[in-house]
Amino acid sequence: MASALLTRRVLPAMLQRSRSVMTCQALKTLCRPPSSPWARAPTVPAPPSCLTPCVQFRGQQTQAAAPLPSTGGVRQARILDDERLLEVEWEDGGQSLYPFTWLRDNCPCPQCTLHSAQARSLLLSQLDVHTGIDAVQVADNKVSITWPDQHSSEFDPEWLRKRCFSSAARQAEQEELFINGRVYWDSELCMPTADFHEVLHDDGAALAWLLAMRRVGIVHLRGAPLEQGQVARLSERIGYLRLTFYGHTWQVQDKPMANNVAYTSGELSLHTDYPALHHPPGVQFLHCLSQARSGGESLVVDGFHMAEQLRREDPQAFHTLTSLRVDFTDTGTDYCDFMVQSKNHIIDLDEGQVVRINYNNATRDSVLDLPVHQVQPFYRALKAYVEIMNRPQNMATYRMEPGDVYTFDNWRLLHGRKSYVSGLGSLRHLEGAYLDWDEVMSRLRILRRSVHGEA
Ligand code: OGA
Ligand code: NM2
Ligand code: ZN
Ligand code: ZN
Repeated sequence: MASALLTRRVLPAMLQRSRSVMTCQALKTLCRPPSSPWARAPTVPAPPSCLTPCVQFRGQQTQAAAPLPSTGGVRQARILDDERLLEVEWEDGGQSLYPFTWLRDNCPCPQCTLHSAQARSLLLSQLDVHTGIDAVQVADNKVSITWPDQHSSEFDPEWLRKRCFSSAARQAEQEELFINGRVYWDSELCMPTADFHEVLHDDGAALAWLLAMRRVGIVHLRGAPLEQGQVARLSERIGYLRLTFYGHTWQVQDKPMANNVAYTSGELSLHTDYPALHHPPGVQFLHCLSQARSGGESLVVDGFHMAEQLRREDPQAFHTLTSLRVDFTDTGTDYCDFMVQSKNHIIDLDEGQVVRINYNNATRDSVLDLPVHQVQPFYRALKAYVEIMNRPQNMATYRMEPGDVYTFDNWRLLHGRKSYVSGLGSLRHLEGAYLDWDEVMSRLRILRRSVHGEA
């Protein structure tokens, strides 16, 4: 088991707010104070007061009580012909409804499912979306259906229960799949921390790392070797990295004829990386190989938390930043030559939820595709958002030291750095890499299954 550790305080607070047993177990592993093994400290530590005001969950999550029995089989199944629904009654008395068409579409027999791919082989052209059901029976703890053409399907109760259509069950399943419950933070961020080598070699530590990246948005890994190639090793732990025009991995250094403001010794104001792409990288790794003698400190803010603050304080600015598309541009040569253009909302919403921040002031284009009367309101709104981010109570700061790797959610956090003194005897060098959330979430689900032995 991982001896790693979130040395600081954010995760215990998360435990108190999550009912996802699986998540809690993973975080317990990560949170266990080294001096008191979890087994001897069964109670969850009190949430630190610093987090209480700013911690929130957002998105779909497992807040509702477990909607369905967690054990037990099917008591009976009834055909509701008028509604074209199958009603399954569970042994604890709960009920679930399944549409006929959905059941036929998801028949698990070898004619309808390619088991080696865990994929549907039934074609939509073969699906009668008006099908009835001839008969249903419950035997050997299976729900067996005979269709009008005498095709038959056998459903496993566990499989059905996971797919119950009730709102609470769907919400619980979606949270399990996507882990959208997040913990918001401000300057009091208690940075989740883990050991670089443990994350590479121990599945429990890797799971805790990725869960904290998802829920908190940033994790500090310590103890990486002081040579290039470490962000690539971390990417391989997950799957593969995201190639961009800056290369498979990229070197943040003060460079002559810099093709990006990041490659100077100048200050970088709070930004997300690569809004010039329509699909900016979801995750970023930054490994410190050497730090400047003076300057170069790091700043981060929780862009989702700041967006919610803007929504409350200045709804008009929030509306502007979520509805106007801003042009971004990036031209130059690196991995190869590039002329990149994008149009992004500064704050992306999905059904009213903040899902991505797209903002780098350096690559915001001078081309601004807005009617002239919307230009000033746009600047006013952007200024309001940036002003909230720059409040000292919202910003967390740290200084990267050689051997540190910071891994963070580039769709959620904005990060920056102070300017630094560059020159002989003070050569600052970071190596970075990008990944996408699909690959990270894929590894997270696999690790969760192997660590907790789920189906
Ligand atoms: C970047 C960046 C941070 C730093 O390269 O985009 O944010 O500390 N760098 O240099
Ligand atoms: N680098 C660090 O949006 C950006 O230009 C972010 C990307 C150069 C790969 C900087
Ligand atoms: Zn079938
Ligand atoms: Zn950056």
